[in-house]
Amino acid sequence: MGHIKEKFKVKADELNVEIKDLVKNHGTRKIEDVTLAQVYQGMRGITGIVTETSLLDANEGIRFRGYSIPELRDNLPKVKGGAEPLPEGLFYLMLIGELPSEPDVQHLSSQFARRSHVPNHVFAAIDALPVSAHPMTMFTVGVMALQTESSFAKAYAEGINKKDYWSYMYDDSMDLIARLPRIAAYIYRRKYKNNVHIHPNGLLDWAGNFAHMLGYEDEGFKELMRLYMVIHADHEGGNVSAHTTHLVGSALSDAFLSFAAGMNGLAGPLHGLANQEVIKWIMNMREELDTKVPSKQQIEEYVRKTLSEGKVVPGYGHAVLRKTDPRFTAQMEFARTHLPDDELVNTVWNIYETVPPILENLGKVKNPWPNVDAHSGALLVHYGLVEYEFYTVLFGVSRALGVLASLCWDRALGFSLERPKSVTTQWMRQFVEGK
Ligand code: CMX
Repeated sequence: MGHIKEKFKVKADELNVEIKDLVKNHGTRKIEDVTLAQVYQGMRGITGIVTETSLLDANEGIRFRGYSIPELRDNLPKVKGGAEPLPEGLFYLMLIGELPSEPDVQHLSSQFARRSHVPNHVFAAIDALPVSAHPMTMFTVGVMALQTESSFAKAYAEGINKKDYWSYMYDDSMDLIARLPRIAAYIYRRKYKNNVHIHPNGLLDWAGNFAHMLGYEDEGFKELMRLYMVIHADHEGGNVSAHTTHLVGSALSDAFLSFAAGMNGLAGPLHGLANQEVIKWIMNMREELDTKVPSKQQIEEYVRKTLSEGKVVPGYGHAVLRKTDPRFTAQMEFARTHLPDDELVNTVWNIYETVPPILENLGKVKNPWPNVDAHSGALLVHYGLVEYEFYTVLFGVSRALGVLASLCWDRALGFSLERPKSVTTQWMRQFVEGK
């Protein structure tokens, strides 16, 4: 057993004791009241899930085990000569709850390289789809095809003790994270690069190797991938992709089934697909205005037009956040260092100055500020990754780190089948009428 797996088990046993105590001695404590409106409006603000890996503050943004994104950029190990945190380190932090050492991160990098073999039938399943299929469809099909490799599903079919579920979930999660870059790169090269594929380089870190297999050798792009994989990994447990993975996993579906389900949620335009929508929207604006650098006044007019057509401004607003997303700010800082004069990036910054007051004046938008998706596309375009339909797959590869670390915790803590109560509107009517 690798030392990380052992360490995880020790941490989980400790937390299990604490949770047993909490439930035994405080199990009847009320956390909050739930209003009728909350039930109708996406359960917003209802505390109903425990997720150990990260916690979102409406004003400060996400913290992973207490560490903000700037703190992660300072404290997580980096490649030699690099400035961006390694996603392996974030995975360790989410899993173990402590910052990793350099050897911990190297161990994870080599574990991911060792577990990265993707069987041929996975590529055949992807090949069975037309090239015109959306990359996210290919991605979930690839993950589903990989489900044949689940060690949890095999062990469960043979009959295992509940106490051992976590061990198989850990191995499946490690295998899946290790293989996702290869699957994603295969989709990219099949769809956009004439089906010419690039062999993995087992000496590179997980994100660096992903960049390499996509076909991007620029060290700037590799650094971007490391940052990208860190900032998209987790956003506490209630967002659609995390919640879906957790929900499906609560039925004891294995990591592959659960993660594929979460990815179908990430593929929705109000969630992960927003990153492709942002760049599409900016490109349409450029085309319609026949300029590469629209002025702030032109942007303002285009935003008003978007709203008058009953559409949302993609990349702006959030269900929980109420200030500029620190994931947006981290990308802005990356751009200031690496590509301050890029025209598209400057347009993203001009949009940032233009959109919030307009959304604020609508009076109904709870958060007029940009989210992570408002910036990511412009950085990718700079390095030549212009195929914006692929962007959500990048988000998905990163999201695996958070939702699979969480799934390991779910199994190690023996969490129950999720099954909240639902009611009909007739029930609600009778409830308010006191019947
Ligand atoms: N542009 C225009 N209108 C917006 C808006 C935006 N960016 N954000 C919210 N609104 C509108 C809503 O559509 C809603 O209008 P109606 O009452 O007419 O239906 C109203 O403002 C209130 O919505 P809210 O409470 O502020 O926001 P929600 O929690 O319901 O939704 C979100 C959050 C992200 C779906 C929404 O802000 C949105 O659609 N944003 C654009 C899409 C986007 O960027 N999504 C990515 C989010 C990050 C991620 O998950 O990846």
